[in-house]
Amino acid sequence: MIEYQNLFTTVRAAGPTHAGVPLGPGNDVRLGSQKPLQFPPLAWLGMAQIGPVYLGTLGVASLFFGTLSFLIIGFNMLASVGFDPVQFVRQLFWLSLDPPAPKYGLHLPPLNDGGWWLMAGLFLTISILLWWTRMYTRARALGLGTHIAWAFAAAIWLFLVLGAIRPVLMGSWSEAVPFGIFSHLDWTAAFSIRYGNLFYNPFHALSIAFLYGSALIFAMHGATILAVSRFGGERELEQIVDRGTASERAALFWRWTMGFNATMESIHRWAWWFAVLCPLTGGIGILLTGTVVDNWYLWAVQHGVAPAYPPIYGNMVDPATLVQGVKP
Ligand code: 07D
Repeated sequence: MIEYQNLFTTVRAAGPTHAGVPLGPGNDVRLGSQKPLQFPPLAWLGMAQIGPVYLGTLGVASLFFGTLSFLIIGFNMLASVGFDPVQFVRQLFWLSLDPPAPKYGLHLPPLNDGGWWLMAGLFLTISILLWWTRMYTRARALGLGTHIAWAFAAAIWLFLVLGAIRPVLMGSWSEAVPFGIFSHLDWTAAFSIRYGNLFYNPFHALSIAFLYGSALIFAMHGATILAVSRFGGERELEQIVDRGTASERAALFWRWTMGFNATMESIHRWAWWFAVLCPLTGGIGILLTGTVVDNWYLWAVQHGVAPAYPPIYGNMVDPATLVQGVKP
């Protein structure tokens, strides 16, 4: 019997318009604090109220640099189709703003030969770092811990490794990722092949484990809370200490089915660590690629992780070290 499977039957969180707590000195005004908007359909997804939103100096500066980067990327793509808006839309997924060619190393290239890419990347990085600072200061202003900012920092770490730290270690901006939909996918595939199949990179494997693990943990937690929301399970904190609550049933369910249960508090710690470790281990894997390890497959063979191919063609050498297919 299907009863109260609340996958779609949302508790509609709509209340009297509330501008939020007053802010102390040193804070900016919130946008729309005079009259926050009520948009009832939004209550299907979350709160029905839109705003007020805190922009502040950091927010404005971050949006400014982010927009600049977005426009540089967009106009370069537009220029690449002769400023034809129809072709821009038609070919959008194929358009790309590429990093400089290898011959420039870490030197400043001409604008049309990677310079725009460098500028867009710099502005995007400034924008993201400003946004991080905004996350940090807003959390502090509300008296929160800074968990969200540090989780965001883990993602920024991977972003910086891919676009700046590794290219600098390799001595060339050409190593970095292009801005484009298909071009960045092509880059990813080419990177994997160039360095002997990223599947053999143990940090890529770890990163995947945390990626899939995050999805699994999120699904388990989301489903558990929905399943006990008929007992008020979404009111997590007040449920922790009492017996017979939704929380206790949720815990018992997992103890009965797998012998162990996280607590209402620790499940969030699990979620945070799994999510954070995905880009953290990923960044380590990318940083090692081409700097310490040139071919992950041969690395895996050498360390007894992967079997070697039968030596019918002689010993395996890294194909990237060959000149026109021959060992120099
Ligand atoms: C990318 C960084 C943070 C992002 C930030 C956002 C904006 C937008 C836009 C102005 C996500 C900044 C940007 C705000 C502004 C404008 C326009 C986080 C990011 C701060 N892989 N793989 C991973 C799998 C293969 C390859 C991670 C699976 C092949 C490379 C993850 C498979 C090949 C890299 C993962 C698979 C290959 C990765 C990413 C399966 C060739 C990386 C984790 C089943 C295709 C990255 C160590 C993440 C990495 C990465 C999963 C296969 C290549 C776990 C499931 C074998 C080159 N892969 N992969 O959180 O860390 O990303 O590797 O086949 O660099 Mg992989």
